[in-house]
Amino acid sequence: MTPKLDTPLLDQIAYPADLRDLDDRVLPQLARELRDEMIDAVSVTGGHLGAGLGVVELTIAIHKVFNTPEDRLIFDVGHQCYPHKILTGRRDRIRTLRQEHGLSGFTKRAESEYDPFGAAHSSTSISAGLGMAVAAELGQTDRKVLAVIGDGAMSAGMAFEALNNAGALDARLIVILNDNDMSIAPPTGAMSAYLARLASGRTYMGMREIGKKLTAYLGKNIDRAITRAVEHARGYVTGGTMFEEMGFYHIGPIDGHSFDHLLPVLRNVRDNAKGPVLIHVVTQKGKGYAPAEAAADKYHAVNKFDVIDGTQAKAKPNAPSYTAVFAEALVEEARHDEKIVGITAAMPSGTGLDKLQALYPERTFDVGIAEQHAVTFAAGLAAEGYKPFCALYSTFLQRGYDQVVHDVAIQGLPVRFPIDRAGFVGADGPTHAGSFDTGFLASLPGFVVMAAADEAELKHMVRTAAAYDAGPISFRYPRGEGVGVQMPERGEILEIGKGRIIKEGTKVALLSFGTRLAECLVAAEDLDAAGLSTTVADARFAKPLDVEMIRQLARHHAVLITVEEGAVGGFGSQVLHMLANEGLLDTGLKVRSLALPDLWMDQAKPEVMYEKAGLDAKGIVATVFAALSCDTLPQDGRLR
Ligand SMILES: Cc1ncc(C[n+]2csc(CCOP(=O)(O)OP(=O)(O)O)c2C)c(N)n1
Repeated sequence: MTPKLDTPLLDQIAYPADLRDLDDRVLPQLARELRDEMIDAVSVTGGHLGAGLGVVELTIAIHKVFNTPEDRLIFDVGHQCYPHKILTGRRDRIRTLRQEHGLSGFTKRAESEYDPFGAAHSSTSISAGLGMAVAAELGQTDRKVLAVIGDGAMSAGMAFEALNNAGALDARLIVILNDNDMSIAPPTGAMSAYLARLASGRTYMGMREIGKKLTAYLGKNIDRAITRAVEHARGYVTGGTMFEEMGFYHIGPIDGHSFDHLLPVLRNVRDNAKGPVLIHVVTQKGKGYAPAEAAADKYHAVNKFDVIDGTQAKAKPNAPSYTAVFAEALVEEARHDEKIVGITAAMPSGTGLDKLQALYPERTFDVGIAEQHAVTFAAGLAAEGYKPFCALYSTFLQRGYDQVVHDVAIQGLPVRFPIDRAGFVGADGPTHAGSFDTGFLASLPGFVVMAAADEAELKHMVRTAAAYDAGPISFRYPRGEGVGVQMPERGEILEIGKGRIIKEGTKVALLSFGTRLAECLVAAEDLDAAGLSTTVADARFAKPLDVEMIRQLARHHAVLITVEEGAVGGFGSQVLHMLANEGLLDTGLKVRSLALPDLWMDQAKPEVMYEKAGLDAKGIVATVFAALSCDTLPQDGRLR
């Protein structure tokens, strides 16, 4: 296609097929337009900016060279996929990113045939790609499969499990290691240091050897440009790298912002590679947008912002965030007890552990994206008498579940699990929702499972966890800011397995686990006003349950509603189990359990999600009325 000179190139591209017609020489212009479009879109939606800016050229080059969607392109994590979405038929909806009914902020199979595999959690792309590459071989198609994975994501065990398997299978898989020397925070670990050594060109081969090697591996018809490209990029085809030892043909590092380097390498690999190939591409996170390039986190994830100067819109907080309260409380406890150590899996600022790190760097461990390891590493520390706080988001703790069961719980080791982002997370959608932790932890014998009802309670729970040494203990708290309660100087040690009555009534009991307590109190006012005297209790513990308190609630009320921001199988299920086994369900008591609905809820504003789930005050009141089999309250307020 000859591009029209008076129309932006991007306007002439709806799908990658349009891009394939373009002359290579106009691609830098397209990259500029794509970058501008992405910056403009994210400035109005917020979202992941830095990673996408870093892969603009790479994304264009891949779609130009490979026959997507027939060739499969998998992005690891998927947070860098905005340029890909713009080029694959979704430009008209790009300003709906991360909003209700809009585009997902990650790759998603249901959204487009150009997203052959959904993601959001990291380090899955090589495994999925290998499955697809093997499927292509079994199906005897010539389809190519590419997995684009970051240097941060490469630190996870799963990525290595996949490399190991791919090398052994000799599968036709192309792994593109997108090395921007950043995770969310600067990457940590020996792997990251190793990649830096490779990128700095210490282990390189001379030109003649490169040519010989490529010819030997890729065949005689190797594009001469490839050798020029590789050398130009100060990159080399390295010999004896870890990837080569694992059975991959390893090319690079090459300059991931140069089409002169990317295109010939990709074309050669496309046409000649027979087994697994790893192309090491060096990019810059935030590339092409000065405020992002200058930011410490390279604008990993941003709020809406002003395109001119990059300033982000920030609503004035009414109260400190739960993360900040946790961080401060942990620092306080660490000051009193030198056995306390903190562990984060590549999320020092997200979890607030950066605060501990600033004061006690020797007692804070960023293990990289490696949740499984984080949990067992914590178990090892606990086995030696240390008091590890293994701070993970609820959604990422899922990845370490076998380690929680096998390495921590069965051995009764006192690992503390602060669980951030528990419950709905809004714009990040179902992959990041913290839905299951209560269910999967409270089912484990000997585990203490707590949820903070507000930020003061969170402080108490940090102190309680620090003091509790008899086995594993967790406490969950949501994303966002607290409710603005009076804060104690230091947390108190809570009695294990004891809840609290917040407000006494006589007919209805609302039994809350976690921060929905505030909505229960609003609902209680409405119910009181409607003539239904309501008790509100904060369970604090899903395990061990406050059996005595729950018995009293069951015996002295006509209706008992459990309320939690977690999936079915969590707190409410524990309570129902107890009530059933004590015969308290046979007494005429009306019991209802409010939990997250049994579906994958797409991104939306949290208020909308609460409403849909029936977890706001209105939903709680409606549940009480429904339990009493009335749409509105009987005139006399008396229960039937
Ligand atoms: C299992 C898991 N743990 C943590 C995260 C949170 N997270 C999202 S992106 C990211 C950094 C990824 O770094 P890298 O792979 O180098 O990609 P980059 O953002 O630098 O392009 C992290 C830690 C995640 N998505 N999945």
